Amino acid sequence: MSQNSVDSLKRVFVLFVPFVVKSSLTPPTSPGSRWRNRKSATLPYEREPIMSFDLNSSLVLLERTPGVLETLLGGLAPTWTHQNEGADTWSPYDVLGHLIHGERTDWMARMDIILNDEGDKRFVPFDRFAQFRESEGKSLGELLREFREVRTANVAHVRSLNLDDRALDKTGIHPTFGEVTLRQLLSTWTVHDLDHLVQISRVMAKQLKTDVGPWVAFLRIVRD
Ligand code: NI
Repeated sequence: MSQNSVDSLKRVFVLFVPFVVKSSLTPPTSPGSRWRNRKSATLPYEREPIMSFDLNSSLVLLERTPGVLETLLGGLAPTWTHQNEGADTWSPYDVLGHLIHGERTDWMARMDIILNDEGDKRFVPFDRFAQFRESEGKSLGELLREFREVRTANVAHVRSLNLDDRALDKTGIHPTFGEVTLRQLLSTWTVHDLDHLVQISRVMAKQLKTDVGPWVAFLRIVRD
């Protein structure tokens, strides 16, 4: 290597490395996220939660889910969409029906109960099997359209309420957990989507569980 190349390498190192180190110490900013005081620069691999609940950040995610499901499932053969993981488990089609039922009967109804200071604060228990009745005879495409409609309306409704911290601290009574806050309910609404997206991916992945052969050792998704 000539002295010139060595010099230019040194220059790159001197100019660039401090920048890289500085960027790795600076958390990425996204609207609405609140960063806690940090003790170390371990952001990319950190395992503890780094964001506290922010309504708009949740709504931004919640309104994407219909599009995610349309892209993932729309037009796919039933071999992907109607297979489950075995007896008493759900297919992606069943999960979609469950998400629709939640939009229609659960999240908004429970929010109304929490926000209504006069009425009974007890939630109505959620029917986890309603989708088997309600989805009957409907195509996957119909369910995807229905989910988009009802989710879009619900997100718009929540936005229109301009919920402040006082409202988010209000409580209702869950049939199993007892007192829960609106903040917990709306966080759960968000995480519930992610939970079922993982489930849908897992059910689909398992369809090829034996076909991956020895690579099953690297594919935790089909072993869990
Ligand atoms: Ni669920």
